[in-house]
Amino acid sequence: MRRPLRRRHLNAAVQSLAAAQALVRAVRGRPGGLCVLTGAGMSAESGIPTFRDALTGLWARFDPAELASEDGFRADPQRVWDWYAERREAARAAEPNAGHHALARFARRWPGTLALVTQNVDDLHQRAGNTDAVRLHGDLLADRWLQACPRRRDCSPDAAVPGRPPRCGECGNPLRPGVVWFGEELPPQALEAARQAAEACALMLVVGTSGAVWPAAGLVGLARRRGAQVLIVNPAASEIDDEAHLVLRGTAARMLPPLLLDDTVLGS
Ligand code: BV8
Repeated sequence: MRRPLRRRHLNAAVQSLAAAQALVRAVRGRPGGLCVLTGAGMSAESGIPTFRDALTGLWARFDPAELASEDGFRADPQRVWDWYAERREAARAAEPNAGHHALARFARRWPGTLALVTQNVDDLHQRAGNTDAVRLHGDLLADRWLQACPRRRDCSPDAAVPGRPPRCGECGNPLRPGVVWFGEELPPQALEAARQAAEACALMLVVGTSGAVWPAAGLVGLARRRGAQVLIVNPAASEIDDEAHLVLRGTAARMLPPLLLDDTVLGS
């Protein structure tokens, strides 16, 4: 008699979790043994919409190239500023979830093993305790001037005259969010640190990313080509699933605690 479908799925899930836990156990205590790359899915269970989430996702309502780009900002500074203001509010109101906390606990329990690289511009990894996370795409909560001061002054962003966006009272230079916009170079130091972590790790754990944005997505293939095992945690298919040795179809907050800390079992 064929076993009910659910039982078969659960057994498969338990087996792949056990296999994934073995991969993590194998790198504990190994300097730089584990590189973790996270995307918007990491913060979904904290209430921050992902870019691709069809119903509430930002992509569904706006064209990111229009908003998350210098051209988009110059075309309509107020609209872009308001969009970021809305996202800042959501990020400030959010709390790290069990997935963020599991990464922070892992880093405390096995110092030096984890290299955490994130595409996320919220500060949930840092608030959970991973203050050394490599931020590839900048910081949503930071401000900087759109361009260098035409008068070569080193004005502090705090001195900006309030507005949407705030501007320099003397030259009108607007503030912009401290994120990497499409078409802009990633911070060279962060990208180099991420590349070194991907090349040095024995296990690349990819959590909550569609793998659609480059050069971040390229870090996974780089790690694999250097001999690392690639493990993906994502409830849905992503553009980099082909790079994976093992895929766990689940969410960050539910899968990372058992995966990293072995302290709970699936389905309990
Ligand atoms: C550059 C900050 C050149 C801003 C962001 C090669 C091939 C093709 C295109 C390119 C290429 N190289 C460059 C490009 C162009 C472009 C690019 O990649 N375009 C894509 C869209 C095709 N890249 C760039 O423009 C980069 N810059 O190339 O500059 C250059 C070089 C030198 C000198 C000058 C210039 C800059 C890219 C960075 C852009 N900035 N963010 C802001 O946030 O406003 S990217 C932004 O979008 C995020 O940071 C993130 O990286 C990305 C969204 O991707 P994800 O995080 O993966 O999120 P997504 O919603 O897509 O998916 C969520 C996933 O989570 C899903 O898979 C879902 O199933 C899963 N999920 C859902 N819930 C959960 C879950 N998983 C786990 N648990 C859950 N609960």
